[in-house]
Amino acid sequence: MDVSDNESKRPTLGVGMVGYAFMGAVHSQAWRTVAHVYDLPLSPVMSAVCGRDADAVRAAADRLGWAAAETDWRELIARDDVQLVDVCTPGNSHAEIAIAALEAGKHVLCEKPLANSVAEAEAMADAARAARRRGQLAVVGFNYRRLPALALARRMVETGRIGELRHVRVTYLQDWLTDPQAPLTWRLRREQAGSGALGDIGSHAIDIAQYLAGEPLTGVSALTETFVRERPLPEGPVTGLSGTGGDRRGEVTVDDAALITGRLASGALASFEATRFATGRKNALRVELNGERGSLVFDLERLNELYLYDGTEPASTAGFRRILATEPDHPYLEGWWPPGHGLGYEHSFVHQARDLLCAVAAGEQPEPSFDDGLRVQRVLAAVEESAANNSAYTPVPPVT
Ligand code: SOE
Repeated sequence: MDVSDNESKRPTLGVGMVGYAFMGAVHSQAWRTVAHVYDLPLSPVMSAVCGRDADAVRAAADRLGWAAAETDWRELIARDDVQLVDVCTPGNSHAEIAIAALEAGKHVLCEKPLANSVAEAEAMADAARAARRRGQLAVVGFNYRRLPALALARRMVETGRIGELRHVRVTYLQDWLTDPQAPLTWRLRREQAGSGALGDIGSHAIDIAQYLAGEPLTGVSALTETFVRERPLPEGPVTGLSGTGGDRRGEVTVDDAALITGRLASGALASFEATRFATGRKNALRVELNGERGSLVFDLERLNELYLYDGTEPASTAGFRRILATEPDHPYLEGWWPPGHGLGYEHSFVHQARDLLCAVAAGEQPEPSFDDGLRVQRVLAAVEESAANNSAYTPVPPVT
């Protein structure tokens, strides 16, 4: 019996997604794929997708594989065939949609960063805790935790392979804004995105650091900068991150780059860089962990590889060696291709869907929870506060 035979007999979970742009397309691909890769306790059913423009959302439903289209997210949440709401909208609507969905008894997957402010993130974490008592789950979409090489790095830190951590160094480098004529899309507007490179990709860097180290940041000092303060307003469709600018111009109200130093609860030192101006770097999330007995290195642009330096080997033969994270006993690999055939960016979202479906079936809250999202949000707020105060060291309040 193959996976598809099993699939037809499994209980199902109806999914409703709000938003269908870049992230919505990636999430749709994950919902379409996951049951064909893993033997799951629950099969997702792509019940409905929601967007404001009726024609556009209908076309997106057909293109992305959703059975129905809605134009009001409240109607989507109210549907009987939706048990899980997947929020793929800009940050300014996360809190309202996620809280309403939780209050309506639905599980929630919410894109990162969790919210645009600490107050919103706190309200969401409160709603998630209340919903948890009713048996519902809420997860924030820090998908990179689900890359096999990074999940393996976590396993190695946890089992003490590199000893006590001294340094956690994470840079997230992109270059899609180096052209000053790149249009002022929603990711460049504070009222929609909350912050710029900081919240969009710095949030991933901070989450990965806290995840790999298994402990929170307790304080930060930071610098942020907006290099291009005015840009053309977009004209016509925006696809992915790009679009065309018209003659009218508007103000960029978020940071273009952030530099952060921080301290983890154990006393390990952390540093971060998040920028959309690293010319030539397309999607380079780079991680280096230095422990008392070894180091680990990862680069998203070579995402199947993890480098290990074992400091207990004789100096004469020690050196960084490549682990190809494609073996069947590496995290998430059991459902995929034979060793060495490699995975890509989108697979982390398939793994996210798998973990969520398994967690719903088991009734167990998976990580990253909304509390984890709040933990990141508090760091983002401390970074902005520090940057506004000449990089003053700014404590990050714990989430208890
Ligand atoms: C744009 O910077 C972006 O698409 C982010 O929004 C995603 O979270 C990241 O995974 C890739 O880059």
